[in-house]
Amino acid sequence: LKASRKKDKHIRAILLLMKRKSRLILALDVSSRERALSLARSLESYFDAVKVGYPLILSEGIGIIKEISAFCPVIADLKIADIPNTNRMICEAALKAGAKGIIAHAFPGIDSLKACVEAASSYDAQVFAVTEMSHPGAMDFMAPLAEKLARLAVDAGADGVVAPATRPERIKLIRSIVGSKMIISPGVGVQGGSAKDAWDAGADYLIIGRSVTSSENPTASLKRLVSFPEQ
Ligand code: NUP
Repeated sequence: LKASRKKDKHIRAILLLMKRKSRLILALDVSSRERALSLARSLESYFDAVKVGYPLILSEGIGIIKEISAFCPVIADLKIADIPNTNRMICEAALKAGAKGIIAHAFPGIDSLKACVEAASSYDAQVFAVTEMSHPGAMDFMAPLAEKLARLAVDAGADGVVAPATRPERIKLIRSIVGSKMIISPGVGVQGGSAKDAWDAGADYLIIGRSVTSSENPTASLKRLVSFPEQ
């Protein structure tokens, strides 16, 4: 039973969230609906999913998830970090809007993260738990706890974790803890990480935002950043 559940989950991961074509997720940190839709539409074929967060959702409303979901899977990067009941309510709002992935923090504890996992499972969506963030300040409190946070993500039944492309050696370490769970990695481009190094270290998907969304020629910038791997 356990083996078949694991297989189901694996199939679910491939079918529902992402196409695993480019192994790239577009971070859509813009504040206008028009700009968001035009970027998402024009770049959709290069990405397996679009990630939206507070900048866009607070500016244009949660309905933007539904609009983008009509043509591309959406991950809601709300970095949810509350008590279990509030976490569940936040997840449900994003899931009802059509999100197929949710990013939550692991640090509030296993009960809080489990509340997200339970909410997501009734919508066939996936939860990614943040381990160590990609910016330099994450070295203060998150890095020393990253291994524990990764283990907690596994114990809570999360589908994957977020690990920093800015520190590929940390992706490797986190991979050794999370096994076959998905690793999605932000920090390529503007934050200094390299796509090749992050993939080589074991990331399943790279999250790329400003290097592409702020470029005059997004596709050319993307191609400079990433030499598309053979699938
Ligand atoms: O550790 C993290 N680092 C990070 O940059 C966790 C994240 N979720 N992000 C998000 O990834 C960040 O909020 C942004 O949406 C995206 C990276 O964007 P960029 O640096 O490529 O523009």
